[in-house]
Amino acid sequence: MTINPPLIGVTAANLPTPDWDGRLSLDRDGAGRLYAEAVARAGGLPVILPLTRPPLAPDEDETSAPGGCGPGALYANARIFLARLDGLLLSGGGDLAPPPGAAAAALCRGVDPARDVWEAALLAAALDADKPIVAICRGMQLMNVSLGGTLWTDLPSERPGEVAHEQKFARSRASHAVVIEPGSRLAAIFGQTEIMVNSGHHQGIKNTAAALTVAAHAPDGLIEALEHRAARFAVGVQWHPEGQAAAAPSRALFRAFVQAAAL
Ligand SMILES: [Mn+2]
Repeated sequence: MTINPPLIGVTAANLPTPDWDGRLSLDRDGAGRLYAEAVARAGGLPVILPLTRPPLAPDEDETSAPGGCGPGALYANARIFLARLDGLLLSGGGDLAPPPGAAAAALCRGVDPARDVWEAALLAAALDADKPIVAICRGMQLMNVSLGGTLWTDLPSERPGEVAHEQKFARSRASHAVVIEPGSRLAAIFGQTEIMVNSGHHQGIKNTAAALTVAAHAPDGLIEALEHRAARFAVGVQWHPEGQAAAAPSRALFRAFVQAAAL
């Protein structure tokens, strides 16, 4: 075990949890343990980032008007987190909030606009500080939308193809191939240009943000990985490497991430 492992922030979801009376309430933040385990196995120290309002300044009064939850305050708070963190893992989860008027909006699941804006602030702060980023599934979609790209709101109805992107079995098993772009960072990390991945996404990348470059496709042409053109280390994958922890490409990705965060 390293003495001073890099500190990796893992984004959380607001999870429905039974309260004392058995009613579901949304007052607990958490992330699937597989993300933290994958970071730890690669030599990083994972911490789960709650969806908090920014902390009060020492001279602020608890009773003063909150004002602190707009995008500017969230970004300021994210910068405070990123000053301590060595890397950011944008975890998977529910769909991103669809743009106004999206035809398939009713088909979205698990939308949490508060999570979207907080993660956008964390991403911006991580890019501004040039801290390494891995964005998984929903996280990759968030990175694309935050930087100006667009999504298919509902893949089955808007972009049907021969690949089933929502596999009906455990995520520890792979379900479709992805072809990695030669010369990409992921090609260097994996040491090969075709790997088998699991797939559990309902949305997908439509138009890629100008700051990002496509690093992998599924056999049906759908974008499966994105890399930031300018950042030191910012990669997104549409699959769930944390669910295939024993697979060599998954281990290589988390190791490369943690090693970059340690620099
Ligand atoms: Mn897929």
